[in-house]
Amino acid sequence: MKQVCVIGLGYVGLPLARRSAEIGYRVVGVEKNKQVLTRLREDELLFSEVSNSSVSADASDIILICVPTPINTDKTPDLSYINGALTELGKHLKKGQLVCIESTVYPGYCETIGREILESASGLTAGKDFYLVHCPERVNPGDEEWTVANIPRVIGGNDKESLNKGLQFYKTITEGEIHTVDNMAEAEASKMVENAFRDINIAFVNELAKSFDDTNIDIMNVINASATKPFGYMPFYPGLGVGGHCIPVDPEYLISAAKGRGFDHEILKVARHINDGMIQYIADKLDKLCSSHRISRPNILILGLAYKPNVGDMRESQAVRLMDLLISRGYLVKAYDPYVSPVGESVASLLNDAEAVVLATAHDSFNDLVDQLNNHPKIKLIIDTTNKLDPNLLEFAQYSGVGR
Ligand code: SAJ
Repeated sequence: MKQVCVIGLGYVGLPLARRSAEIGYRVVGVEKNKQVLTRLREDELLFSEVSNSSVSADASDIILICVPTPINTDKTPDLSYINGALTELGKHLKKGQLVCIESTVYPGYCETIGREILESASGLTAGKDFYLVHCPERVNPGDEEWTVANIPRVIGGNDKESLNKGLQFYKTITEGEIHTVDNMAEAEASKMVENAFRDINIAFVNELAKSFDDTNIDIMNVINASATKPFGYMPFYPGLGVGGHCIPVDPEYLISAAKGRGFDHEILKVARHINDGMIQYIADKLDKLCSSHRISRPNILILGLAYKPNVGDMRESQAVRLMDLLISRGYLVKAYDPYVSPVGESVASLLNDAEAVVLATAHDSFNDLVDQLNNHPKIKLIIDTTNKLDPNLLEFAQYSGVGR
């Protein structure tokens, strides 16, 4: 039985570990986070061994690198996790092993920094002594239709032999298509393109929403009308901006890598600027509405802090940025998120003190918000950044959406 070592047991590594065990590999895991490690150690069915050291990779045939690749506060790539993981792995690398880098990196990382770290730390040569591929992670947390067992994958190899070894492994993991490209840089680029595509299209509808504001055009009606076109169109929706660990991050990797080659990705930068500027647009809207209602610096309740509905993930959350911005403008702000807030807090208890509400995340548990607002006549304003509420059902609060 072959052994798989998964380094990084988060939202990418853990499903891969489970899938590998499910299809019969012996699985060992490496995780630095102590809480995660303790929790996983209890799952003996899954891991033959789980530790915080890459020594576990010693007897493995296949090693999957699934560590975070975030950005620094100055938006430059933070490669500390992946460089650290590869350096530690390199010390234990053995001849014949296959290394699959799944972490999202900019085009060119694997065939330069990544390969150099592994070769210098191990004294081995990629393509000759060990095999190296890039197969960018594709996991959609919470998606039950597309899972690690059926999602199509893209793979690029350091060399032909590496690519073949990689194909042999991934064919056992997913029933989906495995699309090969000519090299690891093309595989890295494809992942970046997938996510930058979303950021640009979200920026487009966010800009439209601002353009249509204060007109008789409801952006949602326009998008839904355009979406009747069965080809050549894909709907995106305006909101509070783009959060999460992928979509706002990947374009920054592309921008930074291209800058090193002397190329300026204008459209990626403009899209980032528009999406990051949505919290300013919402705060300005609140200022304007409060002054028209003669409410000076009311008590604001922000509902939702997670970056997208029905998850508790706050990475790059725009609701958190909005909260900080409103506080800096002198508002008295409270926030509630069913996935994040302490147990015992509730929307009902917090609505009693609010004079204006911002719906920031379309959690299903907020589906009765209109009824709750109608039970609190003191609340004069509702800013719905999700565009999910029906304004016609509101009895007291004035409604304002994003582009409607
Ligand atoms: N967002 C909008 N308008 C939209 C879609 C999203 O404002 O029309 C915002 C969301 O509110 C959120 C952010 O963008 O703050 C990201 O949303 P997302 O739906 O892209 O969700 P993510 O970040 O979980 O993206 C993941 C990505 N998966 C991987 O990187 C492996 C992405 O590639 C997927 O396309 C996406 O899920 C998906 O399709 O659900």
